[in-house]
Amino acid sequence: MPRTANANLYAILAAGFPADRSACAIEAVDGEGGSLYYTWGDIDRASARLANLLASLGLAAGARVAVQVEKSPEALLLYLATLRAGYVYLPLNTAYQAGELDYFIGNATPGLVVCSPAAHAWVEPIARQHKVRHVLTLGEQRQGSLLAGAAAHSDDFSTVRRRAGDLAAILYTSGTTGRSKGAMLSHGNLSSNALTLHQYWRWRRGDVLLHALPIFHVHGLFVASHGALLSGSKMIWMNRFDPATVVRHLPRATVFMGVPTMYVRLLDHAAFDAGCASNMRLFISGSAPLLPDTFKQFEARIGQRILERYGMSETAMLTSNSYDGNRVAGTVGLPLPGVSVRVVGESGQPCGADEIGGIEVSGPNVFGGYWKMPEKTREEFTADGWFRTGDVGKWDANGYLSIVGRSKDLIISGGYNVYPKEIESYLDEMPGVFESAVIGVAHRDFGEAVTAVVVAQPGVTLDESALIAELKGRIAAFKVPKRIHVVTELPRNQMGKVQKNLLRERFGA
Ligand code: MLC
Ligand code: AMP
Repeated sequence: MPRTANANLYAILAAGFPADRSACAIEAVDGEGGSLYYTWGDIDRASARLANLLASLGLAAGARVAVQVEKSPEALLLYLATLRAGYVYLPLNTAYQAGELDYFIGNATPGLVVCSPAAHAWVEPIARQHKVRHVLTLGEQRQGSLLAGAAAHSDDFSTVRRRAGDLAAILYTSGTTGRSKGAMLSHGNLSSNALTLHQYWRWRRGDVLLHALPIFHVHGLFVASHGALLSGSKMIWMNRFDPATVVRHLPRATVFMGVPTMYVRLLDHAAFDAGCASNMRLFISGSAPLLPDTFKQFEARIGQRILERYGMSETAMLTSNSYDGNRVAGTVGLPLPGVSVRVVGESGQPCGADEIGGIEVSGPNVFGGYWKMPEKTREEFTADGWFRTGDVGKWDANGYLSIVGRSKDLIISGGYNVYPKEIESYLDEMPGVFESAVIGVAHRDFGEAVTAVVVAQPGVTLDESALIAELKGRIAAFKVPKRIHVVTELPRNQMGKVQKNLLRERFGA
């Protein structure tokens, strides 16, 4: 991999682009009139036009560019342009509604917000209220003011020089207490992880990545896209995951990345078989636990072992099962080269094999802290500078890590994190609700399903579907409980703490 003097992540990724700029970089397969093709030259020129547009807006140094748009190749180009222009990319899940967006924009105070044309009517007033100077739009079919504005600009742009420690992106992760925290990731954090994974997973020229993940999180935006860009590999680009479309395009692909729900759905699809995967060299799973059952069923059907890895917004990837060696079901593998991982007991002592403790990490991939939250940042780092992941795990005798639980009260549903505390606060505010507890229960498709248990105020009869409908109007759909059970009281221990384990036992079925 050629090295560049400029630590800007875009410069590092672009060093991996093939010399033949007329080769295909992205084939977008969701378009109405068949596939759309983008060459490496197109990536370079279109991201340059967008970077020139960003530079022309007079944004302050270090300005955040907040983006809530449907997945499209142009959305990826906007990300690359933000890096090139030296600004800070802030992706937002398209499921977020007004209340959620109001918080992110108020907290991050971006210089530019890009939203879908359909959302402009409600996003623009929120942006205006927070004194955002520019709001542009980008639609899935290349419509909107962003590309219209960029069209007038030159397709030549000299990527702004950045140092490794300069901020490249802010990813909001929901908070166990209080509101979401913005994890600040530098150009160096992201490039070190991308270069490590490039080698570890043996990315090579000629690879074809089938990209079916959303691009507002670490998994789809960084791990998947960076891998393909850095190795000059083509991406077959799906704007949304759909098993039949994956099966149709898989014969031309060599690498696929998904959350466990995607593998469960692929295995439910009868046409998914070893024949369509015969060109594939690597299936990767992450973001949530892959059940050993899914791993085994996959191996029996496809004849390949899924490679499970472990990461998070604050740290990018930490561990991976081996590429050449063993891939062990139920484990997340070995620490990646250059990343230090330790499991520590309650008194801070390092755990030996099979001893359960908190997982901590240090390395060039670990973020610099939470945006405008120095207190929270301090709380999450140990005195000797290791980041506490909030995951609980253990080593096996071969040094493979398993995640056995979480010290943070977190539900992972289909690869999306949901913090019970946040949902409880919405439920508790609703008329007629006295109190609530939110738990995750095992779910075949989503791994865990968000489930609520509520107590009504005296004399009130609560209606499950009315509560669900009310929540759907206020928060992202993936956070809305799939079921809400009404009980007369919540079980509590002697300290008065709700015993969620008892609720999980009672409502788990
Ligand atoms: C969609 N729904 C979900 C959901 N996704 N509900 C719970 N959990 C989810 N993950 C809701 C929809 O809003 C809809 O609600 C209903 O479920 C049916 O939707 P669907 O059509 O079946 O869902 P679909 O659009 O197919 O989405 C499923 C999915 C998606 C698995 C493709 O959730 C997804 O792309 N997940 C990937 C998330 C991801 O990239 N995570 C990486 C985080 S990074 P209704 O009520 O409207 O019917 C990270 C770090 C790391 O964790 O290590 O990678
Ligand atoms: P996020 O904050 O969205 O980046 O989610 C990070 C969290 O996802 C981690 O702290 C883990 O709890 C979880 N996670 C990621 N990969 C895996 C995995 N392979 N197995 C189990 N949990 C995982």
